[in-house]
Amino acid sequence: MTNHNTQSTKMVQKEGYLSENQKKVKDIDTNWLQTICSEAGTDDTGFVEVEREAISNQKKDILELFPYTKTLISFVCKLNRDNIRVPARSTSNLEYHLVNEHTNNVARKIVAALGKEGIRAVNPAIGFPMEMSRWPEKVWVISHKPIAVEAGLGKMGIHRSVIHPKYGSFVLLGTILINRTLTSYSKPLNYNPCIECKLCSVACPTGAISPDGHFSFANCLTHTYRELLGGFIDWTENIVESKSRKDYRKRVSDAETVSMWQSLTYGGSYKSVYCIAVCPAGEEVVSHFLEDKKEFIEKIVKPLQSKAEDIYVLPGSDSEDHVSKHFPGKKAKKVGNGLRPRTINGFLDALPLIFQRNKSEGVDTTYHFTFTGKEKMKATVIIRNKSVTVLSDHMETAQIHIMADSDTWLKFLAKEQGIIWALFLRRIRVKGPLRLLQAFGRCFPT
Ligand code: B12
Ligand code: SF4
Repeated sequence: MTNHNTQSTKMVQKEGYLSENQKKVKDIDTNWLQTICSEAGTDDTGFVEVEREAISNQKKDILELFPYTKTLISFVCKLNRDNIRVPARSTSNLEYHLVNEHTNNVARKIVAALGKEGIRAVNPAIGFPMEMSRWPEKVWVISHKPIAVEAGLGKMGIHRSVIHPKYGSFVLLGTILINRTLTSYSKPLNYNPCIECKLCSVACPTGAISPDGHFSFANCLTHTYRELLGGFIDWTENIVESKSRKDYRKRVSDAETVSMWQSLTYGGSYKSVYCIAVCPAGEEVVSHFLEDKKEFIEKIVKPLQSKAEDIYVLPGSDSEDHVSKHFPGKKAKKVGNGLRPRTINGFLDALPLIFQRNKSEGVDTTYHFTFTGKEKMKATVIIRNKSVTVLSDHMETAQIHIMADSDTWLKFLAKEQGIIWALFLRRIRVKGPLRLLQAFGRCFPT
């Protein structure tokens, strides 16, 4: 895809002087754009129309960011594999940070090059920084993964990251929004490079990746993002609540304090990216695994599995059980993850993300919620077959009905209000067996 077309370069250069209306009718030559991107440093690139059905759930966010968007340029930048695979977090994190920065710089270069040709473009961050004022809801602006999939740059594997057909999981993704249409667009791959070896599932110390493809967002976040996002909230609150230096040291070890300092000064430390490290998918990667699976497991997977380390878990989560059952060399450290909803809508949206499916074993219950006060709303939560469904309004016949003042409920979730007191004041009322409310608490620990 390096077919530089000088004729079309000239064409686009001239177009820089055309009015917006005149430009609208001209499509940019896709090969020319491809060359601009690879010269800026992309390792693979694809192009998606903003109108593409598969990304329609992002259209509003895309147009809010850049209302002139007509086309999305999706691209990947390669990570150096062995740097990611080693057990030393410092080495792996260094690679992530440098490629993160590189990917943002490549995007910037493309935007600048297009600007010179009179083409308007915007590059949202590939990861951080994000829109933290929206926390704990969707803090990022554009979801790169579905766009990369549409651009034919890979498919999501069991671990939920995009696997590039050649470079495998060892890529970071970027997206650029431009105000022009192209002569041709990319199509998604017609196969998934994931070989379903399930190594990501066995290597993940939190148990966030189930072999059947279920992904526990909250359990991944609590550990891997301990020093980013909500883990920082929990750390700060530990300082605030500590009665003395001795009390703080009981809560947070010296090693954790210096690690947090390092994250703040040198960039956040991802505590585990073992799902990517062990993934053998991708043409350039897979032969190593296929030639000698035993050696691959001994040298790449086992050192990560047997590494002695703390795994951050929510008390009562599936992760807590997973560590003690599968990783005797690791220690589960109970922490908070700072995920507390600010609205009732946020609470309902977050339920599938914080659901602990193993804790729901044997639960077959329909919950009705009626919220009163500031946010009046009815909702149904069905826990059945180790999965959760959230519906608006009251559906099905419920075995338990929870009526709550919306403010009190949010304060209860944030641990600012005790449930006994709220029940006594009748700000929260329950019609049905209390054990079902307890089961709800087990499925959604906070
Ligand atoms: C949110 C996020 C996370 C979350 C959720 C992961 C996920 N599966 O979506 C957490 C914090 C757990 C996370 C972890 C990691 N991430 Co991340 N992350 C993102 C981010 C910002 C958005 C992902 C997204 O679009 N999700 C939407 C859809 C497509 O994903 P989904 O699985 O269907 O749905 C999840 C989200 O909607 C999420 N969610 C819903 N509401 C909320 C609210 C909040 C506050 C948060 C945080 C999440 C969240 O939960 C859902 C269930 O998992 C992107 C950057 C970006 N701007 O796109 C990077 C990105 C996906 N991450 C990336 C990476 C590399 C990682 C890590 C390896 C850590 C690291 N070193 O960066 C791990 C891998 C975990 C895993 N196996 O998925 C890369 C993946 C590259 C690739 N080849 O695909 C991306 C694309 C960054 C980049 N530009 O390259 N990540
Ligand atoms: S480790 Fe195996 S199962 Fe997991 S994403 Fe990679 S190829 Fe798929």
